[in-house]
Amino acid sequence: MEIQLWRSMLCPYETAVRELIVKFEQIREEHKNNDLYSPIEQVTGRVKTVSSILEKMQRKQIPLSNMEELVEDIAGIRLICQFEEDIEVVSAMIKKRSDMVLKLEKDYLTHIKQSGYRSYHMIVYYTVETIDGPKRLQVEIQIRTMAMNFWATIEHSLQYKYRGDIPEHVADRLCNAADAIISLDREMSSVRNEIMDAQISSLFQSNLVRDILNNIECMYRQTSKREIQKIQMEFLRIYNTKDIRQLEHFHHQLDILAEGYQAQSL
Ligand code: 0O2
Repeated sequence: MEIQLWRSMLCPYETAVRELIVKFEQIREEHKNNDLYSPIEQVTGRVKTVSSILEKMQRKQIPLSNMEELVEDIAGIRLICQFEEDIEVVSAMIKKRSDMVLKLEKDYLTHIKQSGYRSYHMIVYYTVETIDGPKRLQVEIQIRTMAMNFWATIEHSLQYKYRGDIPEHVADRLCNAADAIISLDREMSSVRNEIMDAQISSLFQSNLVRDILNNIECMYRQTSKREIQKIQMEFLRIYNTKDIRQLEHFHHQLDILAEGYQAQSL
């Protein structure tokens, strides 16, 4: 590859990152729309900067001709989970997909890096369409908890500040912090079921309210203003009771009513 062609070389990687962010966000949305707990809490992605690619090539003695094969993290996706247990669920989900082919996995959860870094990495092959036809490229997917991400983000900036040579007293503090993160993740995992229940019921309620309001909006065009005001007041009365069963019952009744209006309008 000619060095002046950097921008066009990176273009398909940018497409891959954009597409994958949409796809992983979609998984999150699908869970939420179906009142399900999402093992993915947050999705981010980036294309490695040219200077970071060059630094890695220099450090690992990678020739320019082998760059795309040997620099596996030019395209990077980061999936943040709430609990450590979610990481396995997410990695299993990725393995089942037909649009990503697993090349390798690096388990820094079991094999914690000396720095204290914990995360689960997957290198996958992913194909993007370009004006020259399909291009198969590699993407690094990092899966970690919010707590692991907090630690890694701070440590990464310190690595940058000290150019990889973190003073011993700071490194010791980071190791202590990494231990604290392990305890925090364990502690949160022990109340995972309660937290998940709470999140699912709050999601259920917000989806219910969304569906009720959609129904009221549709009925607005099919019924009298007086009738719709009565329905709205009843909705607000039930909503204020915070009784989810009553709200569910109201939703069901409203569905029947809406179907009736729908039939009349045909
Ligand atoms: P950026 O800014 O994320 O692109 P390498 O560590 O690059 O020599 P390898 O085998 O290519 O080794 O990759 P590895 O270690 O599996 O994963 C590389 C990426 O993981 C890093 O990318 C970081 O994002 C993250 N990572 C790995 N080790 C650490 C660590 O000790 N601390 C932190 N904070 N992150 C780590 P880059 O290229 O460093 O940076």
